[in-house]
Amino acid sequence: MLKSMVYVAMLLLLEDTTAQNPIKKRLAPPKPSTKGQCCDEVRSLKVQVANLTSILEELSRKQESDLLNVVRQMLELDKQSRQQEARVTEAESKYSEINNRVEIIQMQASQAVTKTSSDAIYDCASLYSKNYKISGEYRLPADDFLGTPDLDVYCDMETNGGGWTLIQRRKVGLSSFNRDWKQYKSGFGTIRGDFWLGNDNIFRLTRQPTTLRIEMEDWEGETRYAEYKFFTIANELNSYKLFIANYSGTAGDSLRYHNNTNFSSKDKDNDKCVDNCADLRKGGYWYNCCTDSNLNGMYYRLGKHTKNSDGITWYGWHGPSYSLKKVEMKIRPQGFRP
Ligand SMILES: *[C@@H]1O[C@H](CO)[C@@H](O)[C@H](O)[C@H]1NC(C)=O
Ligand SMILES: *[C@@H]1O[C@H](CO)[C@@H](O)[C@H](O)[C@H]1NC(C)=O
Ligand SMILES: *[C@@H]1O[C@H](CO)[C@@H](O)[C@H](O)[C@H]1NC(C)=O
Ligand SMILES: *[C@@H]1O[C@H](CO)[C@@H](O)[C@H](O)[C@H]1NC(C)=O
Ligand SMILES: [Ca+2]
Repeated sequence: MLKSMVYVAMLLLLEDTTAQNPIKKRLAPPKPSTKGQCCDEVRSLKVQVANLTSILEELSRKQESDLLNVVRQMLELDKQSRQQEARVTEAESKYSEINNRVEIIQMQASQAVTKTSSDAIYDCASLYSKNYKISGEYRLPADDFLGTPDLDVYCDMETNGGGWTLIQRRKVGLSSFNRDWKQYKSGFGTIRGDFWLGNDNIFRLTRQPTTLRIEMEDWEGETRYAEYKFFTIANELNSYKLFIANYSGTAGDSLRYHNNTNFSSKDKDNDKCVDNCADLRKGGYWYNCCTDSNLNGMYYRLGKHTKNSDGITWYGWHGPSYSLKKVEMKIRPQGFRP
């Protein structure tokens, strides 16, 4: 780029000098003269030649310095343009950073707006259809009609088309899931870590035909899932009884055994057993007698995860005494289309 510019500049310079070339004028054929003037003419020619030589030298010196000047200017321009470019790059990165921030602000603003809007947001699927396609924590607005307060949820906007509202997660293992009826009713834990969304909330979110997806990871890093095309639970009066149908997946159908059973916690034995399953399995769940899965069981870490029957189990994959490393239970409306 620079080279060609210099070349062009040189051409221009040369053209310029030839256009008003003083040499040409001086090289005009000498006027015809008489024979006697021979030696005078030779002398004058010699002088002219000497003059011309010095003029040429001077000229070439001038050209050289002009060229140097031009090159220096080119270099300067090039430097400036490079600085300009750097400034543009910097501005661009600042712009995209600001843009990102604006997007987040817009998202927050819209979440605030929807609180008073009649255009209701029920779950992560309605957020998704309003173009919120980033997985993360969201606040669902209060529902005046049902008299329910706003609800913080975690949305999975990626898995199999997104639109999933998480109702449970196990991955950190620090908070206990061996809790009482009241806590399972309203929910507990942290939405970015381990939590139970709450039976009342799950009841409310499954008023429309809902799909349940359970994703699991073992200590070898392998993942499996179980999906129930239909999932709902009853209200508290009916002990949050579980209803599931139409399994598909890779982990095995280990919730079927819990189908049509009431929810139990350590202080409320609603299971179908003489034993107290919640006590034995250390969680709140739809215990039968007792388990084919125990997703709210004790969290056991690597090394201890194969020793107990009260761990986070899914018999259809790893049997009754292998406690999983990670579980997520998530729901979305059956009719959801990404
Ligand atoms: C050529 O040289 C002569 C004698 O030195 C001088 O008078 C004259 O001005 C010179 N011409 C030019 C064009 O330099
Ligand atoms: C479930 O709970 C309801 C009341 O909440 C009760 O009437 C029903 O018998 C229970 N079902 C089972 C299988 O325990
Ligand atoms: C659960 O029980 C209902 C009957 O109450 C049945 O229709 C449904 O298929 C069962 N679900 C599974 C996964 O077996
Ligand atoms: C399960 O799937 C079958 C076949 O698609 C369908 O007829 C049935 O209604 C589904 N059951 C539920 C409870 O959604
Ligand atoms: Ca019992």
